[in-house]
Amino acid sequence: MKSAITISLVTQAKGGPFVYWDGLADGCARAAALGFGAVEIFPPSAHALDIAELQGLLDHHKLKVAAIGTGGGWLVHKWTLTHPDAAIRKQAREFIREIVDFAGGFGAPAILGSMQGRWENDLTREQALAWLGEALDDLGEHAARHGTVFLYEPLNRYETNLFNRQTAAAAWLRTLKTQNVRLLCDLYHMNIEESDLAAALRECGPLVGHIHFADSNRRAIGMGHTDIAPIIAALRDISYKGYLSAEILPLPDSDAAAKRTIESFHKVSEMTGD
Ligand code: LER
Ligand code: MN
Repeated sequence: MKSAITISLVTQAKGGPFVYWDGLADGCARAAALGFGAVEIFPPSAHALDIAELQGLLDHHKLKVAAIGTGGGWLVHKWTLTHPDAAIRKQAREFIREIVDFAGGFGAPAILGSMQGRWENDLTREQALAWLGEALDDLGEHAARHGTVFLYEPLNRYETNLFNRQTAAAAWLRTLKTQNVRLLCDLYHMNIEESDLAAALRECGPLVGHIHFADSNRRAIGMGHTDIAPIIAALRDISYKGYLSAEILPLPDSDAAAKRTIESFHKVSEMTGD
């Protein structure tokens, strides 16, 4: 398993679960100094990112891109893939496609979290899932052109009502035409929704594509009450080789949260013998 830490470039996300907030150069320097292998970036859009600038930082600090989030499309524009307005759904998909392309150039996947939206009012769950499935078929195949996967993240009940539990999402992903979408399993959301985190991960098996490495209170692993040992054992048993990426609150501050994360990462690496 590999370590990663989040950098947010979205001012509207202030107070959100991201570790570094002072730009890519600052975030990459701090991540590399602590020994992280990769950064996960949360941009306001693909246009806010510069290929040469990011490549330069990655080369200089010997970092990789773990993933790029699309939640800026929700926070900045309120666009979702299940919006009742077809024009907004189209803009949402275009916004995500541009991030798939940018991330794909770095061999990294894009993440669908908040932009999945929710069903409510006149919109049925069936219709919302039909729109979401069609978008995932398209975006999954688009990611495949870059040799990457596309990540779908079930969220807790306060953030979506489409899928809250990993196994329900996995069963639905298996019905799609595309085979190129994987689950992003966020341990914070799972702590709220799952009865047994390790069992859920085992059941999802090869569909597990990325982990948001967060404790029960969305702080660094080790700062809440999640029992990480059985979770790591489950990930080892399903041969998970991807990232443990810290999408966590910068508490008590960014550097302390990052330091605690890398210490926890080293501890779990010892458990797996990686
Ligand atoms: C995004 O990765 C996520 O976990 C959501 O809760 C949005 O913050
Ligand atoms: Mn997450």
